[in-house]
Amino acid sequence: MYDRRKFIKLTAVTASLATLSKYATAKTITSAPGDRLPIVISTWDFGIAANKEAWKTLEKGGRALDAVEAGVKIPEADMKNHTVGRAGYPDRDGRVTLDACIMDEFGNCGSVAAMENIAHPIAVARLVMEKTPHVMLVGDGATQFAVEQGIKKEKLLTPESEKAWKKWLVTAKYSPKMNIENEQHRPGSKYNHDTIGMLAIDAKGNISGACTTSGMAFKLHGRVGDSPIIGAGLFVDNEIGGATSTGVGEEVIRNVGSFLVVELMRQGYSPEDACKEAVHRIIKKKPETAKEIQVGFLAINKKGEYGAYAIQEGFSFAVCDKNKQDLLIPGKSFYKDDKNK
Ligand code: SD4
Repeated sequence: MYDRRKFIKLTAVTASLATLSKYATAKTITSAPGDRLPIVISTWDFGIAANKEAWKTLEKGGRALDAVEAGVKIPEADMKNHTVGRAGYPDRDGRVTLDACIMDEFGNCGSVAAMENIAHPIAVARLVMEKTPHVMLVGDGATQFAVEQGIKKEKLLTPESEKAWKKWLVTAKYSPKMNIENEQHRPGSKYNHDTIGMLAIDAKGNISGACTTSGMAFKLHGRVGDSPIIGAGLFVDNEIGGATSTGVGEEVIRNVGSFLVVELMRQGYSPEDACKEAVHRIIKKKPETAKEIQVGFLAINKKGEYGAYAIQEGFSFAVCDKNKQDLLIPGKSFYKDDKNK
């Protein structure tokens, strides 16, 4: 006998399977030709040194995940770098709190936020990913976990950072506007600054990413930006590509920026156009705020094509592949390059 209920159920299942397969087949990006791989890209001038370290793993046929972890450890360890890792500027209470996350080709991810006394937050983020059932550990819990894993606690506040903090305390003016680059911070200058976000594709075509920062200098104690938030500061989808961000994290979180960039690439946008659209969304929602701040996105797709876009002029990114290990590219920006602004 004709069973109407069964028929409806079957039709619904067939329809949803059809939808699923339509998306599953249409929304992947064919892998890069072997000659374009491996490749690693990262944010800002300090990305050059970080990429070179990542390259040592990639050129040997190593995994992108190992490459990005090794790469971002370079600025984390750099005592002259006051925006990433151990020499990062403290919060307004004089405490250095670090944020980082990492994501691999299987969609595994790990993150630490507002973590104190541990010099390499990216290593702890990876341990969270690999040794716990969780994605994110914060504050004291993150430090405690790191120590349990055999990592040494250290005092992070350097004399230089302490001096800068004490100078800041004189006026104690809290303003995220500082993220607009000035002459000192232009590409090629000796000033290394801001968050490092790194994306790599290994010789097998697998993508991983890492992002690490000390966050905004003199932030409220406990403030966490976009950098350790999967989907905001970093996102990787091994079928499509990866994206990362730098700048005022609050605006990136509000727009789930890196996830948005990857989803736009899934819809067919080039990496640069995807970054541009994500920047436009931020500007459209808060045009007045956007005039005063910097946000930049960097992305790579499965083909090994890459691009970036920022609100303000001055954002740069570094590219390293077998042809050139120290390429620094000025990213396009809304205020300099967008004719429709
Ligand atoms: C944050 N996006 O904490 C990060 C750090 C940064 O200049 O880029 N600061 O919001």
